[in-house]
Amino acid sequence: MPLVPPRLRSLALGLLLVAGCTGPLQPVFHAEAPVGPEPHPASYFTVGTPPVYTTEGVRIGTFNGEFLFDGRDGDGGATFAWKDDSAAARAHMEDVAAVIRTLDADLLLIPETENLGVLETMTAEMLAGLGYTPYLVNGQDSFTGQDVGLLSRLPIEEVGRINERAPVGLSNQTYGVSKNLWARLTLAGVPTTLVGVHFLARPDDTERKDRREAQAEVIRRFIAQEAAAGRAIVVLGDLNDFDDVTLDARASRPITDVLARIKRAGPSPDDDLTNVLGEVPQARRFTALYDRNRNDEIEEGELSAIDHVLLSPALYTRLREVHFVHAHDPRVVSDHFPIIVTLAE
Ligand SMILES: [Ca+2]
Ligand SMILES: [Ca+2]
Ligand SMILES: [Ca+2]
Repeated sequence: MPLVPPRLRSLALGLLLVAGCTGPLQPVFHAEAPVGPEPHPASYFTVGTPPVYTTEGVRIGTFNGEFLFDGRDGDGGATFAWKDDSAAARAHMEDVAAVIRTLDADLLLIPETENLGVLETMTAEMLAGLGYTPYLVNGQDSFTGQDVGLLSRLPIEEVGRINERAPVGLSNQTYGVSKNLWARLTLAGVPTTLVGVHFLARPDDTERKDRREAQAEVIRRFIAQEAAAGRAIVVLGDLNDFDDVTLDARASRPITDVLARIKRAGPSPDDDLTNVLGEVPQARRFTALYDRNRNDEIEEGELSAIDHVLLSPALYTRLREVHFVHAHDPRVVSDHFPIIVTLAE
């Protein structure tokens, strides 16, 4: 039995986090549910409310759209409910867009996007008037057909993708990041390279450990180069892995060095990235549902943090708010939740 009831511990943790904030403008970290009652009592999870922002700044984030596909002209090799059904696929796009509208994000990464056309439909119709320009660079996941999409109302200077590969464990094989996108832009006044990724799935699968670590190494090498060129870094998206230092809601421990490796970035400790996961109370640290026993019920141990936003020091000092947004049912809209951070301009 813990000496302090979980409720009080999370309250204490929340106060510690607020008290422990540093930075010139006194950052305010805000969770949607007020600190107090645990957010998911008897039913374990209840749908919360959209974010209410308390600081000014530029807002960026990630939200895996769960097979944000068009339902026509082939939908890849994976199985999902709205596959090859354009009406059902459109309904899913509308559900995802409804969440996006509540986020007021200036820049949003969307893993599991089929193609640029899907994002163009959303920005022209379901997100009309919000000022988003869609970006997507076709990748190499020929099985699912998924790519990493980006919506931005900030000027993007350049976009591209990383095709490099890195060794898989001690084997002679190499592996790359089939789903990624980078963008160079000025973010909160800082020349920044943003890298959106979607890594190989199944965090606990030992057979996939070395391949996901190779993916992390590919990204680490790229951001080390960008950082050496004097640019700030954001790595965000669905890393399909757990933070090695900050425990999520179910206290997941990674079997890989994926998060540690990326956060290390270049050779200097001064270029290390920080995971925003640590800015919210542990009970709120989840970004995805994995319905482990496939009973369509959300139970303890099925919500974990595998999506992340990692910031280099020049941006971390500008961090003002972090929202892990749990305002939809992950069995209905997307099995992932958004993370949105506000950076002071
Ligand atoms: Ca299609
Ligand atoms: Ca470093
Ligand atoms: Ca379940």
